[in-house]
Amino acid sequence: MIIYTLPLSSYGNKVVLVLAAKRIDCELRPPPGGLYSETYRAIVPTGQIPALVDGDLQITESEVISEYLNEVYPDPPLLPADPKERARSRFFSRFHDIRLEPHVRNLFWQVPLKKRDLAVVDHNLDIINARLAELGRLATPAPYLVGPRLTLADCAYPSTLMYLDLILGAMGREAVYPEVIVAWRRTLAADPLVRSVMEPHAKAGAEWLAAKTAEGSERSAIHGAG
Ligand SMILES: N[C@@H](CCC(=O)N[C@@H](CS)C(=O)NCC(=O)O)C(=O)O
Repeated sequence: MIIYTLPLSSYGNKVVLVLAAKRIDCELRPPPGGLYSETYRAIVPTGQIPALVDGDLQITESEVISEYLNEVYPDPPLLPADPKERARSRFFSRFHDIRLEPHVRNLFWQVPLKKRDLAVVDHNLDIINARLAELGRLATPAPYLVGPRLTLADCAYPSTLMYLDLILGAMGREAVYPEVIVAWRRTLAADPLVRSVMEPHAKAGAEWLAAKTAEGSERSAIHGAG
């Protein structure tokens, strides 16, 4: 089994966290030729990361990859047994992918000083803060998002919120986190598994930010086009 990803990839990080939680020994490979290259598209037609290749199965979409891994490697389970709790876990994953992350992604474009448009930053930050407030009303961490253990519901947020704080910090702005979300983030930050996966990822993110801030306006191959 091969996972195509890059150290900077936030959705890749979610899958790496799932692999770590299940102690799956699996090869992580950068996309040959780069994202969207013809070489990579010959293997992964969407050209995106993360991607999983397992024999004749080739899939993208981190949530689909994560659910596949959860079924093939059931221990420890990363979805709750109870159907209502499973639905809640899936809801928080979708909320991240559809409602929150796209606005964080819009901020990536605003990192290079030369092309920063503060009106765009503020517009997206307003939406992000509204989404975080919704998350605060929806979440009842116990102490993970859905129950006493890490589930797929938790797995995408550490990277996205890390990037959010990193980027806003460089812009002299900060997001407004409801108290309940602050407490949940503390749980994630204290989890040795999450820490071990986030440490190299956060380092890659900080290096990216430093290089990107000084750069011109070209779109990067990652934190760019997706
Ligand atoms: N919905 C997809 C999003 C995947 C995605 O956007 N991946 C980014 C890297 S984190 C990517 O391939 N971006 C292409 C680019 O930035 O050029 C998922 O959950 O896997």
